[in-house]
Amino acid sequence: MSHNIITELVSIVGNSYVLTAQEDTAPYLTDWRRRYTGKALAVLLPSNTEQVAAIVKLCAHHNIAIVPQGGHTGFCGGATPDNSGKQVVLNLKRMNHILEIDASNQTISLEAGCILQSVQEQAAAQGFLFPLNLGAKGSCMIGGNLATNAGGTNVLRYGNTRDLCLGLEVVTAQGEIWHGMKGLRKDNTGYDLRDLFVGSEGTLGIITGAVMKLYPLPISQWTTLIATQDIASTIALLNLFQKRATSLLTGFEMMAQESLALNEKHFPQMANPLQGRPPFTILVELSDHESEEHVRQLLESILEEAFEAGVISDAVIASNLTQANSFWHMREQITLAQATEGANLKHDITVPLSTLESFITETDRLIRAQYPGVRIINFGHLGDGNLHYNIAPPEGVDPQTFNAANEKRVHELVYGQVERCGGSISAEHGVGQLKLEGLRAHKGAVAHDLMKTLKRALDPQNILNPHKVVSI
Ligand code: FAD
Ligand code: 2HG
Ligand code: ZN
Repeated sequence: MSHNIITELVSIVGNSYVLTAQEDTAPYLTDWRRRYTGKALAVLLPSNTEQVAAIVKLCAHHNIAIVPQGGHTGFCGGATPDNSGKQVVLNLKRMNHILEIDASNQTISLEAGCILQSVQEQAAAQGFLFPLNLGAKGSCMIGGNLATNAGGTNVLRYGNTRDLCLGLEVVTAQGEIWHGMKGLRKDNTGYDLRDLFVGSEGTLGIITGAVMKLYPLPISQWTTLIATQDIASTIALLNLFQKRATSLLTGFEMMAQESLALNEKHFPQMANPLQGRPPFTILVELSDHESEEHVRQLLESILEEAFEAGVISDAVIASNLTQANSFWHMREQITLAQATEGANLKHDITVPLSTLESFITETDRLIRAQYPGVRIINFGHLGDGNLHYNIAPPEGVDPQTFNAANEKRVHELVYGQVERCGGSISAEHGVGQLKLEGLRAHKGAVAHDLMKTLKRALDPQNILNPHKVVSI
């Protein structure tokens, strides 16, 4: 049977774009963290929406599950097939065309396989900012960003991927095409189908195209690194920036000392310009459409006020673009430093800012008491209440051994504190297969059952990314 299917798939996408040899499929079968490796009947590389629709119809006919895939940079194993060898991976990288930049409507229409960084660059070439920004921008694709509702470093000013999306084109589980590529800021015609597909991680439909918001490019941007001594001062600093800089505040990222220590270990050339390794290093960015001078003066006056209030102990303002980029690089390299150190236990959590201090203080205390010597790699988008609260084993302890023995209990401890503080166990990375088990308890029975009802209604055959997000 599989021979016939391969022949039929070839007739849809062409011989070169149905990969079956092990050396060809291997790059599509292991996730970025190297945590999951699957097998696939074939990896398919369609070039247009009609081909995607034809593939889905064929797979539905033969009851073959499809795993949609973009840049394969996700952290939750959502784009990796299972081990059965019966699923197909449908990678959208050949659908990488910008369809239109509508300057008057301030929108960009594009295919789902466009790489994020190239979208940013092409928007900038026309004088626009496409504000979605994450460390994986050179590999992740807009379809993957939409499917995971990615966050990143500009959320506190421009929102997450969902907030940037106006319209979608989606291939349904039946192989029909929903033409929803409208660039409307208002559309109250019943249920919001677009928001149903955003964040659904390939379980409800395959996103093939999108209309996204653009913004004018800021003309001035100031980036600064700031030292704080404790989390209470860090939150006070955030509140001060929110009050005084309002919408000019475009980035507020936190790096606790142990996360920068990993950078220092693996990338010693990347020195923190702040004195004496402070407990918290904060990266703040202000952007504006007025003169450079106006923003610089505002930034200096906020820093002055923060010094006088005893909220900060040191600050360095980037003197040029190269230095500003090096500050951002330091922040973005933490993930790579962790990967170089070895597998760690990731927690992409969010809590209201009002409970953030309590979350960190209490979770740190419990972790250090129960797992002496572990390193708490705490960093993230503090302006959004989103921490990457990752746990690395004590120096010299094998990560695989530590994780195998402690993973379940460490997750329970951290997620217990997240629940206590009214937070979420996934802020921006999604659920995939990694958090499938924990989701029911976290969402509550009613919400979880509603999710399953939606999944059954849209994909009754359960062929779109089964056993990711929810199992039915
Ligand atoms: P993939 O990993 O290929 O897929 C992710 C999920 O979406 C899977 O479930 C897949 O089935 C589904 N999917 C993919 N394409 C489609 C489609 N067209 N239609 C339907 N479903 C689809 N994430 C953040 O949110 N913020 C960050 O700051 C951030 N920083 C990162 C830094 C690094 C160094 C790395 C490696 C990752 C980072 N990520 C971050 C995680 C990751 O980049 C995002 O989740 C990203 O949105 C995934 O995009 P992708 O194209 O790689 O999707
Ligand atoms: C980031 O903000 C990413 O850099 C990665 O979301 C987080 O490594 C992580 O856990
Ligand atoms: Zn992040």
